[in-house]
Amino acid sequence: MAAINYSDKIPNNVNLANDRTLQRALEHWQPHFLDWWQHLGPKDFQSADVYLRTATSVDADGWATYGAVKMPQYRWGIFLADPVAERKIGFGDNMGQPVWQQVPGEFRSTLRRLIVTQGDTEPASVEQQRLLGHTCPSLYDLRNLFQVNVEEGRHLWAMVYLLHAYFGRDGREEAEELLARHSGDADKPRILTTFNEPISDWLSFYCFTYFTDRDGKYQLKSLAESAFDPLSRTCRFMLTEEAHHMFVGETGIGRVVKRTLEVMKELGTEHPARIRAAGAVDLPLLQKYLNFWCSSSLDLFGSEISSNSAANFANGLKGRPDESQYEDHVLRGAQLKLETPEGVQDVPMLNALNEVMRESYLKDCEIGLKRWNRAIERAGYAFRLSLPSPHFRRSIGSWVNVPVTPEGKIIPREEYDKRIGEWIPTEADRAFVRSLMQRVVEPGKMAGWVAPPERGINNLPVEYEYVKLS
Ligand code: BYC
Ligand code: FE
Ligand code: FE
Repeated sequence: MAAINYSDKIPNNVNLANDRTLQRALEHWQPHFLDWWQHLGPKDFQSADVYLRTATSVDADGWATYGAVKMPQYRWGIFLADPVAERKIGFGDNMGQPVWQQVPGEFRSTLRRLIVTQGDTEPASVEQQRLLGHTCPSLYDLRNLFQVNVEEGRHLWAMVYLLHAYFGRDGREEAEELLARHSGDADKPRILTTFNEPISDWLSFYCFTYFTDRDGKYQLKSLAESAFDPLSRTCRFMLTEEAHHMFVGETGIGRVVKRTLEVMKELGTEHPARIRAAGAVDLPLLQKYLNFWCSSSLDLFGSEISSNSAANFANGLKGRPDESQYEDHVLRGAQLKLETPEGVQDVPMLNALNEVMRESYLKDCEIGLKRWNRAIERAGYAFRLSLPSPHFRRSIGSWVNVPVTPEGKIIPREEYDKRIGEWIPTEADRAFVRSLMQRVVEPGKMAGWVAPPERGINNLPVEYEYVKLS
């Protein structure tokens, strides 16, 4: 079951050759995908040899096989985790019943919407990152960018497979639309706001992979609980790839902190202007980037009080991440105390599940901060990085447009508008960060604003030529 068939045009472990109609439909979509990749994928590196990992089976020893690949020749395909025998629905009103191998008619449009929303983010992120190759801080980073990009392309395949296989003609139309919407497009933008934000520098890329890919981890974990078994199996395999994306973010920010601390030590000052003059990212500037991407990513969990989340859970479509760690899997009658701008409210737990997820996500976000702050402390500085309050700069839910500081204090609107540039990057901050983004492509060399990684990829040295430019 686990072996992937690479002799087919579309690599897969779903026995695609046995379903001619589906195979033909996907083979019809494939050139549209490749065309999208050529036009909106990484700009100008399509003929470079990139040291990429490709899945050759979904089990532990086969899913990461490394070798030099030209990106357009990457074997994008359809890989589902092995089925769990006799799997039962693990939460909601139908708990204990067998999971579904087909889509129940009454949940068809909701499931399609969830799959389309998930699928939309994957190519969106590739579009957002398409120019970053031009300003890579090293070949090691360039390779990681492209690894993330090809895997997000594969995540699109994962959702398109579900749309084609289980949603008939509507599904095929949605699959085309996934290539027709574009990040930041005025007429046809991507569905979720974060995926329309430009990622025009590598500091943003590290923050995006730290915060936004981590939303991916949490959404995929909750969809992995779904009663719709093909969705669950698809998401379980996607999660194995996701870990690397967050690794890129966490180590990327960690390397920025490390380099900044070196510069602070060399100069004997913490003064932001002096740090900047030396070509490094001062810690208050990094904090602004964290505030921006964290608050944007918090919106991706939806409203604190949501009837969608209640229905999705009760019907078994979407669980909580790691559902089995909870005691109550039905939640009828359960309540949650929720902080709103009007004070603390008692809300039915079912309607507050977006907030439950957001809270576990924020706990996971803390892990990197602890590590970065330990480095700052060890270097002997009092500065500490922190996550902004979940009420800061929210565009979705109860805290929309409420003027809240990153510390969580409600302040007058006028003061907020005056001070926002202290909390998120200003145009001048962004211009400074852009000025640091000088391309470095000599094997083993790093840009001056970021420390080298502790080790290379797959036990290779940091100096390895991870991308052979042609
Ligand atoms: N921007 O009841 P509400 C990833 C819409 S990241 C714009 O508050 P609900 C990745 C919402 O769609 C993971 N619109 O929330 C990372 C709804 O509209 P409709 C992506 C938003 O429905 C990096 C309305 O507001 N996966 O994989 O409970 C690189 C009211 O909704 C936003 C998923 O998101 C927003 N931020 O939850 C690559 C999983 N937030 O339906 C990849 C699938 C809400 O009334 N999606 N709205 O027209 C979902 O589970 C849910 O759609 C959401 C929203 C969690 C997004
Ligand atoms: Fe993804
Ligand atoms: Fe990702």
